[in-house]
Amino acid sequence: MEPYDAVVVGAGFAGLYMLYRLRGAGFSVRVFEAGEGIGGTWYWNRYPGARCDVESMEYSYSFSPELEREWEWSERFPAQPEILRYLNHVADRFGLRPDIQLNTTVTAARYDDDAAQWDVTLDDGTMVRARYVVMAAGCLSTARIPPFPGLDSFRGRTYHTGHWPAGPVDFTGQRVGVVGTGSSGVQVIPLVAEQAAELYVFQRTANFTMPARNAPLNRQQIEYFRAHREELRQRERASRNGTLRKNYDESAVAASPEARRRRFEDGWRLGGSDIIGSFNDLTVDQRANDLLAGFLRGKVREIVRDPAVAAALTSQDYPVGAKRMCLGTGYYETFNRDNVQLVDLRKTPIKTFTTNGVGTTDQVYQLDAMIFATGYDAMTGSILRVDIRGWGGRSLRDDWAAGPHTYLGLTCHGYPNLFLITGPGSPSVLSNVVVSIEQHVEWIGDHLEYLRKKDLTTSEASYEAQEEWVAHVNQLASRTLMPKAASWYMGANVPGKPRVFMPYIGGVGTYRKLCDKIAAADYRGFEMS
Ligand code: NA7
Repeated sequence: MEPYDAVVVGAGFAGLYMLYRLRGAGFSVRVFEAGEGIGGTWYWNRYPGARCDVESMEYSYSFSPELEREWEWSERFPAQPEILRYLNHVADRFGLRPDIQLNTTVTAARYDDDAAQWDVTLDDGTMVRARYVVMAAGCLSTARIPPFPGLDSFRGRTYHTGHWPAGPVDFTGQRVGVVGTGSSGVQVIPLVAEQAAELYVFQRTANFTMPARNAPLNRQQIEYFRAHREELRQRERASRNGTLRKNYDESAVAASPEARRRRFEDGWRLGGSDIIGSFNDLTVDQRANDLLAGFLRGKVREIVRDPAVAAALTSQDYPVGAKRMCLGTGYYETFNRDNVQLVDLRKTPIKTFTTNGVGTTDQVYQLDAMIFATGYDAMTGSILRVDIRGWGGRSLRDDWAAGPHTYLGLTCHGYPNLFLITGPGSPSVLSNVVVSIEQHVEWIGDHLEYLRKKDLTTSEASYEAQEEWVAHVNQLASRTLMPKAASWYMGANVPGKPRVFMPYIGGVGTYRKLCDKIAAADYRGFEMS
């Protein structure tokens, strides 16, 4: 079989657009997707309440004005089924399906030095060849259930939010546990609480949850976005985090208590996570951050009736925003229900699962089902799941043993013609990821066209450029409060994973300019032959 020009791993937002972009430029492309359907993260996260925490009209492709005109979002924050419908619409509209192979996991990719080709191995043992490999496997797609003692013996049903079954799941009349109170836990808990007879929420770390204030979009909002589409999209691309969030340029520390309170109240009323942009020092000055944390804790105490429960829900030990802020709908209110109990794992950690429940250090909870909302091996998990070998047989798993090393989050030294979409070292998870995906896809597309035009076969980041970039990414992060939290941004949620701050925090607009400059300078930092 003829080698492909490119193999793309994953058919979510990134893989679909990469296919469209490369095919449009005349490259032959094959996309491999592990799921039975396309959609990536939005295919697997089918749990009740699954919803995006970026606004729908922003969290959508901008590359096709026609697509934007014909698709109409129904809510401010889109729910999983609607996003999945959207991605399926995109696949049909642009005729992408013939080049996508579903139910297929890429297990290995090995670079053949002599042929300057990649040998890509699939889970059925088949091997395909390609000049380029593009990893579009997602930043949050390697779901993780911690290895709790005794878990194998538990006879109740178990679920992970990021691997939710396709059919309906009914918890009516059941005793249900949820471990994990990150974004997924916050979304699933209120809905399961409405069904279950008893719900036990096992919290290790209290989160900061803002009210989502989700609502149907009205005609005026939709028409406004349409009328100003180009300008708004431009603003997203030039922004800090890829959204239309307003970032105020005033200090919270310097503001008067009344002015500060008013601004925070506005953020609370508006909902969503924009409150973090309401002053310019909230993410860099602990004093400013404490002011916001104090405000948010006050709100929780107003909502939650039991002071002991409110205390546990406000026991965060890290700065606001240093772990991703959660958006909830009735999250704190759920803890006022008679059938819901919060179990503070900081005080009474899980000791072991048993056949019919879970035991903490002070009590055994009888359960019919346990939901794990325990997150992901984020950013690197879905890349390293594939056994990637570069020149001389070097292994990416070994090269990243002390943390990921990339140039721009796009490429790695030692791995010619391998490209990462929203890889570690790029804004990715700190941004509206669709904006970051589009930028990476377009950059990679332009780069491959450049190589073809110049009759070049290989492209690889130089070691120096890569290491300089890694140092730069770390340096920027260290000027903020972000490294203070044991977050998945730091790899801290996976025991044994190296602790380095993985995403680039300098902002989407700054990053884009840098990438464009590098491209304009004949891809400075790349070795091409
Ligand atoms: P997150 O944000 O990684 O949250 C995982 C939650 O699970 C978090 O509360 C963790 O507590 C908890 N967790 C993880 N391991 C354990 C163990 N061993 N024991 C108890 N609790 C544990 O994942 P989500 O799916 O909620 O969200 C991921 C992203 O998806 C989100 O940021 C959005 O971008 C969308 P911890 O804080 O580690 O103490």
